[in-house]
Amino acid sequence: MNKPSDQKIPLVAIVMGSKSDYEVMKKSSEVLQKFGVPHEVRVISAHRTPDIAQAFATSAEDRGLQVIIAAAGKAAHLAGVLAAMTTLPVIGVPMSTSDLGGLDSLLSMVQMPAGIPVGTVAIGEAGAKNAALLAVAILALSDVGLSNELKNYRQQMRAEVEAADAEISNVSY
Ligand code: RP5
Repeated sequence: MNKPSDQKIPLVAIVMGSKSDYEVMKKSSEVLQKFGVPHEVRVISAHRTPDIAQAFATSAEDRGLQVIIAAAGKAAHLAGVLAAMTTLPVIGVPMSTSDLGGLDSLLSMVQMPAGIPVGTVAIGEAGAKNAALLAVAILALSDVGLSNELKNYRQQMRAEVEAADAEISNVSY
């Protein structure tokens, strides 16, 4: 059975370089689901399936996509490669790595030479969530309902912090 988000044209693509990135990147999907943003999730490698990466990037805008989230680890060129072939905004999520902790991925994404930007977020799960929130913020520029939902989300976070403050500050030290 199709999920509700499958029944609409995807506005956001979550692309990852390997299935091994999925456990982290499903956090992006969960955020988009929470906001009801139709999206697709793909595994496409810049070096293992470069032809598919090219076909994906060059057709993305025509297919109705508005934002691309690209996750990769190590020599994480996926986001930059996709950004080179589309003018859609590309948000890069650096994956944590066993050898260098994800600093390798972060630098590979964030150090794009001038001209082809990759909006790079934090390494790992925080980045996966923030990439989705940034995608929502971009879509919210032309969607008042989504903009209001984003404001409500911030209010909920605020309420949670205030509740935590009330709880912790009431303890006698
Ligand atoms: C990148 O290399 C992927 O994005 C992944 O983070 C990393 C390791 O990939 P696997 O060797 O686990 O497939 O392409």
